[in-house]
Amino acid sequence: MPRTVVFVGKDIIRENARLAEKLREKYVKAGVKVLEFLGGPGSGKTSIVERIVERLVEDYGEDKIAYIGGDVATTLDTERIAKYGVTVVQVNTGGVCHLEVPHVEEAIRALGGVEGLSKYKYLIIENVGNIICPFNFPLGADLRIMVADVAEGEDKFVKHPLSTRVSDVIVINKIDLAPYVGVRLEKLVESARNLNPRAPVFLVSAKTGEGIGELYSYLTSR
Ligand SMILES: Nc1nc2c(ncn2[C@@H]2O[C@H](COP(=O)(O)OP(=O)(O)OP(=O)(O)O)[C@@H](O)[C@H]2O)c(=O)[nH]1
Ligand SMILES: [Mg+2]
Repeated sequence: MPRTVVFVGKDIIRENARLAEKLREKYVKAGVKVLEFLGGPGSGKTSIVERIVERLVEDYGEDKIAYIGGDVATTLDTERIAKYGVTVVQVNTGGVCHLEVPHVEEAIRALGGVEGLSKYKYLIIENVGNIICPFNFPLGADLRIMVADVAEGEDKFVKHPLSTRVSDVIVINKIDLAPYVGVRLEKLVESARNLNPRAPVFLVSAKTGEGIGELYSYLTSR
């Protein structure tokens, strides 16, 4: 009797990618621009989204912005974003380390389907904090924004080349902490650029606001 090893991972990833294309058609039909934030736990995704949402509300009004927050548990991030008056939906994956298309489909149903979605100009999706899995499961967004923070270390991009390569925008957050953690920013930027020359790299601090203006201009001008 031969031994068989079945690797289902690839099929799941391929199927999700197929569904993501269908989901993308819905975004296009609704006329909504979708920004997905991905990155390790605590890298500052919600903090950056707060800064971006603040500006989006100023420019377009709170009625035009929706946010879907993915987390294993709690509604903490959604509560933070709800303070800006925008529409929020929390997805609790109950243990799954990333969002998949059906999670987002369910959240969109909660927003009223494609018709409901068409009321918004921007949909922001924050994926579960994880620097590996979410990058393998596209959600059809216009831009996938990778957030890494300086305290994760100088080698973060080199150690996660696939995540770095599939991202459209790379954000290095918490630059205010760089002197304290002994990280050379130029090394981090260089490694990100080497791995993914097509993605612009932004150095920001969600805490002080440094670099957020440039990031916002890029995200809203595309
Ligand atoms: N010093 C400093 N702290 C920051 C910065 N951005 C975020 N933080 C802090 O880092 C911690 C994590 O920030 P979050 O925005 O919750 O990170 P996250 O990536 O959304 O976390 P998860 O959703 O749990 O993966 C919080 O205590 C923030 O206040 C920054 O630019 N500088
Ligand atoms: Mg968060």
